[in-house]
Amino acid sequence: MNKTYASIPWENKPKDLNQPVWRYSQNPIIKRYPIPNIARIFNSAVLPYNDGFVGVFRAEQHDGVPFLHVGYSKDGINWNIEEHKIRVYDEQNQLVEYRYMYDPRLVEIEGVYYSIFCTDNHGATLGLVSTKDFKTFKKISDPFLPFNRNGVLFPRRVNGKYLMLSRPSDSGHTPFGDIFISESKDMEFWGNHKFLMGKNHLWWQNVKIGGGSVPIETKEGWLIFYHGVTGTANGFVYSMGAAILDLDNPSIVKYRSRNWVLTPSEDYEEKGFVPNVIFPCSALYEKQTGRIAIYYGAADSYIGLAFTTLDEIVDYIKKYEEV
Ligand code: BMA
Repeated sequence: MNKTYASIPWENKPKDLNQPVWRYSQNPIIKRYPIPNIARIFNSAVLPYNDGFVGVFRAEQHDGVPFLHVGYSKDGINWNIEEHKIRVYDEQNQLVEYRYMYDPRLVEIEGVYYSIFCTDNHGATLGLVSTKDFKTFKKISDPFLPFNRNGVLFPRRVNGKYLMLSRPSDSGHTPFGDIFISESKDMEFWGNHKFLMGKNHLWWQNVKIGGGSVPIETKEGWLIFYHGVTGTANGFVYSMGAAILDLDNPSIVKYRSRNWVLTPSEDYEEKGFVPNVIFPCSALYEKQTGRIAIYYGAADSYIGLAFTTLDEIVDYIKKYEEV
């Protein structure tokens, strides 16, 4: 039986806007100090769930350390975030004590929800957990050695294998970084690592790039939104890029937009804990309407929502494509 989901958030494109992605007029959708002991929520991921939406949110405590909190919403815009961090259990049913957890992505594969995020294993690397009910989470072994960030799982197996994007890093504010693609038969052991796409000569993405939203399956291929970073006299600037990967062999980049598709220009993107950051972690696609709603972290302080349609973004990527 097909599940019926709530409509994804939507607002029409403002007239006269010459850009393929437009912001929600009521941004940011999550403001500062949203719940007790949490100063900022940003870089978070959501999915349709029951008759509404569920999300795994990066929540910065008042001691400055981030953990993940579950939230629920009827409309994908107004969120009730739980006050406690997620509870993760290991194979012996012991509570796992993470030192920190941040930048989650969220995907449903074959009826199981997986969240992949950045955590510590003697250095920053990816953590992976699964859940069926968002009440308790099960730890799956860390997919990679330190240092790695920006893990993104595909929403289905391709040629029988689970697929993951990741971004090998260093221990700090990494000054380099390309996206790799890896595969697994069981979600536990990852291998066959291949370079997918890298930073390049284009100034908005000439320092590093990293995976963002769960790939959206389209007849053109897998549509991905990712972040690209440049360095300025005042530090890094994070923009959003878009590309399309081959459907049957996603290690092939079919099209990649040479232009960013969203770059910091609103107050809540330019001013905050870390200025000039647009950091997409999630994109919802509604097949019946072709609408896409993108959730992005803004200035490491807020969550912003932006929209496009499949036709519009695919046309744009092809028009300005440069692999
Ligand atoms: C990256 C990550 C993100 C953050 C970004 C900008 O390295 O730590 O969580 O949004 O920097 O500060």
